[in-house]
Amino acid sequence: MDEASTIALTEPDLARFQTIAATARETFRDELYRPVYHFTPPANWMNDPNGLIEWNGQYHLFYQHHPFAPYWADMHWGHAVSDDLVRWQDLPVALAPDGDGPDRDGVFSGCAVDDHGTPTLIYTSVAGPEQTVSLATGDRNLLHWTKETNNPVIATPPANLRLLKTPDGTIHFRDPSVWREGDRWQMIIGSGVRDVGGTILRYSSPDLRAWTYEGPVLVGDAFVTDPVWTGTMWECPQLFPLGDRHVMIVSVWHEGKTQYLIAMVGRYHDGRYRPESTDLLDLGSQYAPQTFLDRLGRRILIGWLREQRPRDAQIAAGWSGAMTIPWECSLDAKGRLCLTPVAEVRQLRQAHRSIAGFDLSAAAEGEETAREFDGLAGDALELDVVFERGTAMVGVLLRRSPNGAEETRVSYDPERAVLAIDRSRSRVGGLGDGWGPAKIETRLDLDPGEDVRLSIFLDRSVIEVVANGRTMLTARVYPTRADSTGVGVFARGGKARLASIDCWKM
Ligand code: DQQ
Repeated sequence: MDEASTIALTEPDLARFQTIAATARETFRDELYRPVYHFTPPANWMNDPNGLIEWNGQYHLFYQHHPFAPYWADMHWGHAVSDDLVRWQDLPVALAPDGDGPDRDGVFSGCAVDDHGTPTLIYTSVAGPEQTVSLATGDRNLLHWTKETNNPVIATPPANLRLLKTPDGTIHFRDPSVWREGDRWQMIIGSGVRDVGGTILRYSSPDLRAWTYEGPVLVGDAFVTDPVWTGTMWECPQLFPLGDRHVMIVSVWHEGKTQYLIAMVGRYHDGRYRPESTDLLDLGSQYAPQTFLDRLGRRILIGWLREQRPRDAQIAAGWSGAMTIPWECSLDAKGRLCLTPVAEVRQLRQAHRSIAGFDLSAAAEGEETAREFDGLAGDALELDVVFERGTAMVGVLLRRSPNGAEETRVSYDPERAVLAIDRSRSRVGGLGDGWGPAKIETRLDLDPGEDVRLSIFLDRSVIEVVANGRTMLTARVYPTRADSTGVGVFARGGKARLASIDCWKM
């Protein structure tokens, strides 16, 4: 490839692009399921966040994008920029496949680094069955990207590892994540070892161009199911220091299916990672999150919220995919990974209502008590809900229609120590094929005396929940009725007390 792979963008081009993007956004604005404060593509398809970076005080979000259709194909890197992590401005596509290049069949996921003042994207280039690593450098505005003449910079996966292959011969080898350590660059790449498990490979380089394979950082065991099955291949690995530990996040892939997120907390030393805990990070709609460090020293995570409606419905809608809000990562005193909305999310808060506590205990064993709140209705809300520790299953009703025919439940069951999102009545007529599981359940172990604290972000079809600052569950819901906007609480079969609700329109 030569200079032809540089996109020369003039000011009028940029203005024209932004008008087109704004018009596309306008088209979808009133759609029942289009989030209003979660990032979505202007139109068409979006999946993984890529190249998250703060550059000259602005946040850049690149993302896997099919700019011409609302389904996964022909991967490009879409691009948006923000001053505050919550209001994004569309920028032109940053990377596109080059017909004669090593990325001719797709520019898959990767990262961005600051190479001594030069913004540099390191991405998965795909050509036929080959997944390789390529590089592009940007101008100071991150608008013009020039692919390296010598791409790919890693042309083959390491030999003699029995890496997992698809039937068509593709060796899984993708999603480079790069950081600087001392005077060298470090890269990890997602893969899998046949008949063994998900694998993270490590390379190092003095200049981002010449890479030396350094060995596996971690190899999983696909035959172990406790505490959680980690699958046969790992996509989009993230490894970063947090407190006195290192966190590893992987997206579990198995036989062509994207599964769920795993987070490990452990030690990273001499190129080897030793997990001390391995847990589900999100079993819901989220996949392929990426993290980055900003100038305030915050480790910020943004993930892709997959649609949970059939492909036909996505195509009819004309757009697909949303991003989570940005979450700040930390470790608690017990060394557990915690997630807090970045402070900037509060800027989105509008009208506030708070409701004081009351008893919610069921009148009789096995019965349910529910209370709806007129003043809280909405489909774009932030809710902070606290239930005192009791014996009943407790929860929040969202997107509830006036007659209750439609509703989505976020609940905690103390008996089974389970946090759940129940979508079985999210849609009149129920969920059919392609809508994902009706009930999404994950384990939430409370500490002695700990209340149930639910931080919920509802945005039309998006629900993000973090319980007790550490257990995450996301889902997409598609109620059919425009008046499915009711909010309430419920308790079933025992003693329960709502301590408080704070709710903001967003
Ligand atoms: N999505 C990208 C891959 C990555 C996967 C392709 C994860 O690079 O492994 O769109 O969702």
